[in-house]
Amino acid sequence: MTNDLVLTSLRARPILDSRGFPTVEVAATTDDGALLRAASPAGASTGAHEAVELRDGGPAFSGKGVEGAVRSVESPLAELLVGPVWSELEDADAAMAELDSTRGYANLGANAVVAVSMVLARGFAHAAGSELWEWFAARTGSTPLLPVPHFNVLNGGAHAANDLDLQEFMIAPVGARDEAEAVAMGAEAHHALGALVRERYGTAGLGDEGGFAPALSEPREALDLLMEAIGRAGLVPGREEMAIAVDPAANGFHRGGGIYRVAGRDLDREELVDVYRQLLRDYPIRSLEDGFAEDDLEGWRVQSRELGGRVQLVGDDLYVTDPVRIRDGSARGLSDAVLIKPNQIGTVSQTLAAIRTAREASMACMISHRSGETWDDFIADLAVGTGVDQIKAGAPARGERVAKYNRLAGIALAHPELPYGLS
Ligand code: 2PG
Ligand code: MG
Repeated sequence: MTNDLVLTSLRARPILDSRGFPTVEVAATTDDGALLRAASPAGASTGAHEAVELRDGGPAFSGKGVEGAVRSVESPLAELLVGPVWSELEDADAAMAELDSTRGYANLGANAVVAVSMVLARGFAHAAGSELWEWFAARTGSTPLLPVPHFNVLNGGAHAANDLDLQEFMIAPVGARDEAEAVAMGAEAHHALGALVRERYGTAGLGDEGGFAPALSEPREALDLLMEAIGRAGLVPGREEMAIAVDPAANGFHRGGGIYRVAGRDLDREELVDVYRQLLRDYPIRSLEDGFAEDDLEGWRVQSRELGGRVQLVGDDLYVTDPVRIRDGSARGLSDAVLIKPNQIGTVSQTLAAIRTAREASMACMISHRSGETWDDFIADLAVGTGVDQIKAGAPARGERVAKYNRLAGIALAHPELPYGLS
């Protein structure tokens, strides 16, 4: 890339995320007068191997303050980045990594570093006179594509107060004609589900990602509700139409030693795979994420042997968007897909490297939000520009979730030539 970036200022402040906890927002100005912003998301069901957020501790906000991370941006990172001519995002990201000197950005805080890296990417796109997604496409040599949204409409696990052990039940309009229709299908099914949940369970509470969180405990109850809601919305449940995706987030119910507690029963690996096998038989599930815990490689091997090829097996906490872990998982045959979250690994350059690594290993990718989100729609552009054909950003409701879907629909409206759907 030939378009250089010069920052004239880099500031940060704490803002509230969608759960009401502080997160880091950064603002940068460029030498030609542009003002660019970015904000860091935050997970709840975080993987043990993720990059490290800097949190203040102490009584305020249950220890989740980000004053330290804000200081990281205002002082060492601003001193590093403001002034010099940057010609590559990789160089700026590498300079931040060197300054931090730990593997997971424990000194500066990954919540500071990722927001800065995101604003730098916006700066480079601005310098190139491109939309962010166009810059990603040029930067990575990818064919841009409008991804299939995976709407998380029923919440459990660490994201909800109910007894549902499995964390996310998503609907994916793979059969939509275009992105606008996909978003509309998701929204209609979500409304139908809301009505159903209110009828059957009284008031419908919400989980962290905007999905409903009725008092369910059995995975089948959740899937039956989804099937009925899809039908009520006048849509056809099916792997080629309105498909279902599940993120059990199995770290959350792994009791250790390969024993998993689901709906009050302790299951060994074979029994858990059997539960999944029966769900795949009875429901149009196209994707299963973190079916086993991050460090239970034996569980992943059993799952891959028994279910591989019948459903997309996605590694999230297993890989934490780390190219090294992705390569290792691919060599061991643990899964055929990777969840991509920039704040798990810390910088945008490393995120692009993770996507490249997955592709080299013929693994699919799904771009993902976090359960704690902000106004920032960065991941929509990331998905379109890198040509990753799947994205999950929560329910088609709540401002921080629809920010991403509305950005996708906006890109689609302005660029009707971009294809929609699974590649
Ligand atoms: C997940 C994510 C996002 P969290 O497990 O996939 O849905 O949850 O951000 O809480 O890690
Ligand atoms: Mg997950």
